[in-house]
Amino acid sequence: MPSSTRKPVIIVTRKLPDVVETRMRELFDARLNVDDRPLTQSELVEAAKTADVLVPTVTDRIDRAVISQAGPNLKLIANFGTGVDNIDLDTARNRGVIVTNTPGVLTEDTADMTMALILAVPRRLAEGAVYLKDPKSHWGGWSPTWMLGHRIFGKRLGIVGMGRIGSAVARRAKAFGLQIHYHNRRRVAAEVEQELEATYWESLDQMLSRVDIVSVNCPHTPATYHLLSARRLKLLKPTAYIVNTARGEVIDENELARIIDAGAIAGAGLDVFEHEPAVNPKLLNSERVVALPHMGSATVEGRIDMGEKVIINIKTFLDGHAPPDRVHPAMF
Ligand code: 8YV
Repeated sequence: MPSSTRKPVIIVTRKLPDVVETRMRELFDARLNVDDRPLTQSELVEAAKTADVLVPTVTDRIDRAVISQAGPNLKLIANFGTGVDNIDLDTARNRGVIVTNTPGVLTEDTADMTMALILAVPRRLAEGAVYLKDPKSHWGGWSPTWMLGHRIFGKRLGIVGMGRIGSAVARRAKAFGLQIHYHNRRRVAAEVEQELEATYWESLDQMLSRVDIVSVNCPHTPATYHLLSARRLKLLKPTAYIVNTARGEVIDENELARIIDAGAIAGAGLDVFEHEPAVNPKLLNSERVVALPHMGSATVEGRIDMGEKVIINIKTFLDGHAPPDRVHPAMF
């Protein structure tokens, strides 16, 4: 904890919205990254040595090496983002470093993007848009049998991970006439199931073999790494689609690329990838894949809300209270 004569040093690894940076400058000795160049691992080690609070994002690997070389002042890692798979949580906990995140404020935006992909892939939205803009296309006009996709109304959606975002996806999907199925570690409350008319599957395998569209909405943890493994991907119907706005690591991406290439499933809508920013070329080049560059929470409003959450977590902590969004609630 810094002495009362100096402002706490907050190191922010990426460029944040202007209003967030302005507020951080007012409150803290904020070291900002105005060029938005991602830090190298050795720069992250340096940052952890200097900072009272580190504010990383999904693009920073805050691993054991970074945390174990942290200076004595580093007591809080206030992640700008909900997913914390970029941070070695065990090492942080063992060293008494609190980790916070930004849950809730990106739920609706991410659910919107998920719904957009659920629509875009079966209805060939990206293909059609690219076609019309391509001067080589010379569109000849409407045709009864051209650019046909598949109806989503009445189909079965299988949500993997029925937390905040999964439930928000379910609410949207129900309004589009999809039947809601889900797999989750725990069954959700009966009222929620009733509201969504949702069917719970304790067995992920059984759900996967029966649904038409799979939406991945669980966090990436050691338990969910390659949850959609090669074996499980083989359970999908040949007409099934997969949408992933959570984390690439939840799906065995090589196998996904292979089965799409082989026509073993109908397609995928992907906002996240296993080795970002690298994207498997088979996925990129496939007409059956709509690929987005991790845009799920990319709204001006969402990013400002995330920044405000980060500031609240830092300020609360520096004022001697438990920051609200502790990843390990027992720690303070
Ligand atoms: C964020 C996300 O923009 O919050 C998350 O978990 O996946 C993204 O939408 C990103 O993580 C920021 O660090």
